[in-house]
Amino acid sequence: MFGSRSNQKKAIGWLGAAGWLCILAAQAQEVRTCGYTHYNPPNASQVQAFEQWLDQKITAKSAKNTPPHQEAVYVLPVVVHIIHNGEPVGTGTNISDAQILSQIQVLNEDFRRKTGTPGFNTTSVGADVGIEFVLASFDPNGLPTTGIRRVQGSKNAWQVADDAALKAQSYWNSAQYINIWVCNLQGLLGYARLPESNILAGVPVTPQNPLLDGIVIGFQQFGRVGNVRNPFNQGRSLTHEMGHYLGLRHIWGDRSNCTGTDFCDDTPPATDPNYGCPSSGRTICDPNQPEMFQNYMDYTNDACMNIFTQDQRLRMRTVVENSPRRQSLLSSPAFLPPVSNGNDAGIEQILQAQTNDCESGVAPLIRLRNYGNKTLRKVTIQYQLANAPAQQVVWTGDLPTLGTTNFSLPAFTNQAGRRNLRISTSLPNDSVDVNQANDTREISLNTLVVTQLPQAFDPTHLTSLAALPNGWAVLNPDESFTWELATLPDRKALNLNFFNYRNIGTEDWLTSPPIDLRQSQSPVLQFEYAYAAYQNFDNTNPQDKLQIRLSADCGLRFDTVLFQAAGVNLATTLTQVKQTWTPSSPSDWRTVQLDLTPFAGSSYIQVAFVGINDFGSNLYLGKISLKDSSFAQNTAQYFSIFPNPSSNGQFSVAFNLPQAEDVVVQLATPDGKLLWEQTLPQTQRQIYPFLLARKPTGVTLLTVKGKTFRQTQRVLFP
Ligand SMILES: [Ca+2]
Ligand SMILES: [Ca+2]
Ligand SMILES: [Ca+2]
Ligand SMILES: [Zn+2]
Repeated sequence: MFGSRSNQKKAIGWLGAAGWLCILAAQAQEVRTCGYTHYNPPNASQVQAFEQWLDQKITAKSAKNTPPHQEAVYVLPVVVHIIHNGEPVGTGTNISDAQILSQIQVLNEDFRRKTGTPGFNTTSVGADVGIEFVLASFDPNGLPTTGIRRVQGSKNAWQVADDAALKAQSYWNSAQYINIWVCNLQGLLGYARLPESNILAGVPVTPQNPLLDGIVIGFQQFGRVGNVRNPFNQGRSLTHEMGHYLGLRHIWGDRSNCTGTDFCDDTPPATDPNYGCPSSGRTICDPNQPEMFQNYMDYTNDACMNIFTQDQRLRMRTVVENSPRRQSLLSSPAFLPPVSNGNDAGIEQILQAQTNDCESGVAPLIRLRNYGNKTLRKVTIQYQLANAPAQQVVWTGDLPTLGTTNFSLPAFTNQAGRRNLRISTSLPNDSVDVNQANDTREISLNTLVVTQLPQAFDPTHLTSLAALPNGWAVLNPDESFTWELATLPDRKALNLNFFNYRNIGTEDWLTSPPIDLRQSQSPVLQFEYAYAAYQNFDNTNPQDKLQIRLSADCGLRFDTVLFQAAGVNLATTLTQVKQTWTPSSPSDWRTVQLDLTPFAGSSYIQVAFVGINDFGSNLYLGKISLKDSSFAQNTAQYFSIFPNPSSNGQFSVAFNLPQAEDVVVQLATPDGKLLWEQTLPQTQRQIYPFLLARKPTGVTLLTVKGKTFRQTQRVLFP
């Protein structure tokens, strides 16, 4: 009974007990794969409750006996969310406007059974459903829109399991818009949420989540031009899914052997789905009524469908008139310009006020909007900083209804601290504003104190981390372990307890206040830290990391890494530990000097000490200072040696070179006899531990040579 079949089939099924979700799937192989066998049917009592409710509504509607041609044509607003993969518009998943518009056209041809289009049929029970679909003209904020949103998705491919995540990419109130998401959908052509009844509480019906209401279609099945794929290239996937969205069921009733129903008498019974493009309808269920494989609610190819029936029309229109989030579409603001009758000015947005928190100058830029139906020629704008006296300025111009214009207010200064800035409009065209709800906008300004050099942060003087020096702050994003004050045998320090900290990869920050380097010639950051590498059972080491980062934009981005080291390269002692470790003497510490000369002249910089956890061993921070010094290229200390005196033939060299280059490290006796030599490629700020096979005794000289420098320091071997 089957005609020619394509290599692809559609399969449709119910998903989830409470899901009210209908799936339209494409299968690559020539096998019968109905989604019904993969997914559970919905809770039977829910179907029954919905159908009883709908039946009552249909009975009531039919009793009025209004001839179809006298019934209103319903116009439903659509928003199409293109969830693309970053391609230019018209390429790949970011399908063209033309493709989207062709889909809306197909939908209207099919639902209106338009003559001269593929949506026309001459079947006696065929119906003009009398429902049209139009891309929204106004968004939920009342702003003009094309009804097409383009959003780069957080994933490149989507499955039904991603339903909530997909819809969270872009969503408009589903009581006011039919949300249609178009994306790279895997394994399916599309799926839709079914309508629900307005049965009141007390009846065991699980209400749908409004955030998930709508239709999802794969980008290659959407529309009939552009990136569409045969045989689902005529836009009928959306026609089918829109049928579900408006309450239609599959014509075979999602059961086999003629036992299902779609609750429509004028669609003949069907034993199961039809695929491909049959030449005639099967008569398995009723020898006198061939199956209506041309119905949009069957599984045939796009080119072979062209029928909604009178009963299907009645179901869909009854749903539109009664179902929550279907009925409300009829009063959607999608087509209503939100224009007031009279003079109505307002501030749509405060676009900008401060460059950043380190700038005390405030220069507000606002977007003014005419919400009224009269041309706006004049409006008074008041602005007020906290409790200071309000200032005002008068805008004049020529702003048409719904027009916007950007307007700069006079600049002023905010003293250090946090204050609210309130900006409002009044007296549009010298008259009372008929809608004052949109007049006022408020933002919070925060101006930081920019400090001068020198800056010192000395844990010794701290009593608790709740009382950090001015402008220093600890950031603890996971609210778990973080920098804390530790009292050690010889000093106080900050401690980051990586040893007990299981949230691997988390960062804990200590940040400085913004510091003014405009008068500085050779600023230097110096700090002390201590760390012992933890040794795992397999002799590997957790890569606990210390990063020193710098921000030159008042903390918006700390995008300069001044220093970083991890694991054994971070260690200030050659001893590796298997338990918690505490530095106990000055030789356990390392002092690092970082040259900030490249930032001399900056209006403000901030440094951050970032500990990055790998569940290893505790990290300690000692004194931190920022000062102007004679530390400059020609006198820079390019490396430091620790511990020194060496411990049992072991020592580390911490490099601090202005640029990465190959260096040669040589150890020699004071009279010039070479003891040992090693070349280190591309060295700049690494730390290298060394263990000498033959341990020297007494004073030795360690020389580091680069392309442009040569420096020597003493190392003692006791
Ligand atoms: Ca039927
Ligand atoms: Ca107003
Ligand atoms: Ca933390
Ligand atoms: Zn379906």
